[in-house]
Amino acid sequence: MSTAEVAFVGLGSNLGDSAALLRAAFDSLAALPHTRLLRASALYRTPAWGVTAQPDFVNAVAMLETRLPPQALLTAMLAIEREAGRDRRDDGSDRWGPRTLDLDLLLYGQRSLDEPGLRLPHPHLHERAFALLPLLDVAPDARIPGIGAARDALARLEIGDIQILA
Ligand code: PH2
Ligand code: MG
Ligand code: MG
Repeated sequence: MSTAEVAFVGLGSNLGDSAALLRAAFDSLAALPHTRLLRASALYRTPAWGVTAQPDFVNAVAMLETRLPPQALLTAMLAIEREAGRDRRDDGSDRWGPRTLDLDLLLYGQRSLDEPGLRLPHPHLHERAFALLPLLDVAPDARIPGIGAARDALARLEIGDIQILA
């Protein structure tokens, strides 16, 4: 087991009771071995980004302290997605489609990684307001390796119609 690191996980859902699925996912992340949930962001309703012809998402970010190495954390995250009813097609053709729960590892300390199935920082983080806004909730001074301050990345974006859920 490695030393404790701070990691940020992006949570997303646009199928089923998305708010309830995200709240349950925070609990599942908090229950991971060698891991503590330091902070949970607010939940945001966000227009679909990328493939836009699909329902709005609910998005959030979890700030974790974990001793799980990045690949072990990712494996645990995929298990939580499956428990939430996420059904991935083998050919990946639903990668951009509606999903009950999507957990993305956004940042792991200040590590940069390029491994099969895992790139750090998340390659789209700096261009996605739906991830940056909740990230800044839990870590206003977050830095993205190779990019800079998360708040500067957000300032370069069109935030669009993102709404905080009550
Ligand atoms: N996830 C995607 C693609 N587009 N758009 C929003 N608003 N939120 C997401 O979580 C999201 C998306 C691929 O994982
Ligand atoms: Mg995603
Ligand atoms: Mg994903």
